[in-house]
Amino acid sequence: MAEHASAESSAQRRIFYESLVQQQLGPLWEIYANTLTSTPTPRDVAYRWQWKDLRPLLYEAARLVGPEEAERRVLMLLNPGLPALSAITQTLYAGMQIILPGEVARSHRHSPNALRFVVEGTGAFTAVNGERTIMHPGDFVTTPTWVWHDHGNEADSPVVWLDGLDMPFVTAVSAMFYQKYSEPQQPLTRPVGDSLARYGRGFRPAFESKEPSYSPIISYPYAAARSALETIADTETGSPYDGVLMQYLNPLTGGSVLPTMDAFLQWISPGRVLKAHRHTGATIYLGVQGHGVIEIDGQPYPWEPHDVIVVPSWSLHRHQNTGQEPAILFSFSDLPIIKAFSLYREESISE
Ligand code: 1HN
Repeated sequence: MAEHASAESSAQRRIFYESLVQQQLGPLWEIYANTLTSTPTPRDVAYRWQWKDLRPLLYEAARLVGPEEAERRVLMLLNPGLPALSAITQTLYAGMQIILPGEVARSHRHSPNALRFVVEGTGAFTAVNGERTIMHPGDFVTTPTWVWHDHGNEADSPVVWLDGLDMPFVTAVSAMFYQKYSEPQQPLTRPVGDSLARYGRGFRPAFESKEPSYSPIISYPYAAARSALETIADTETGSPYDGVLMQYLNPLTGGSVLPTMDAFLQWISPGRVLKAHRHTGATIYLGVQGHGVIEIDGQPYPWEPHDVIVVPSWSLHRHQNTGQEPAILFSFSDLPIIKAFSLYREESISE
């Protein structure tokens, strides 16, 4: 009998394994097959948060919890597959934030990048680096890494938006920094509309030479984006998987709007059933207008406006418009992280 199979060697093995534990060592051969999987096995799972369930709880939060206590009054969207994390995917965080008339969410900055998509209500503002932008439903607002930002509502109705941050990623790479501003609100140094005037009109200040890793535009208004989608969808069918999918851009580089997150607005024409595909990178969808279904790994997730659906990395997904109107979805993903490290792969299943 070979030595490694004898009774004596099994006793030796037990002692050997115990001493490994004491020395903070481990045998690779025990985890090898579970780690080097042939395809990705995300811990986050596909899930849907319905607006009809979330909305009353958000307004209840607004009744029960004040802005001083909350700093930001947000209900986090917690992925059932990540019970120990405040996360919607292994890299991304999402939450629904509400701000009531007269409230201020005080100024701070942090290393995670943030984005917002306005869900309901008009007239709250986000201030970013000395500039205010007034928020309307469907506006896409960026708060890049380490910029001072605060919110306020000087209008007469509550305002709700979806927050997306790269916080789980920033935490995983131990790069979290956070600072409170000395005052509740930062001073305003630039007029409303300044960043859009400078960078959002197809020209740029010729007297500046900056090429930041994030978009200098702090708000991409919905009215302009929706009308562009409508014009394009008139003659263009777009991608077989995503229909007329438009990516929000950093106009100074033509690249991603934030260093870690891509964001999109998507138009699926009435009656359209798109093709299934899968790719690395996780995506969070928010229904904006119309009705649709995202089928994820064979399971249908119907959506209505303001429902949120998470599609994990490498899940086979397919879009369909199930209503009479155009189906419009906002989405954001961790694709810039995936692509920065050459980890992007995509596959379609031929039918
Ligand atoms: C944050 O700063 C905001 O500024 C929202 O509105 C959500 C979640 C985690 C960490 C920081 C905001 C946040 C956040």
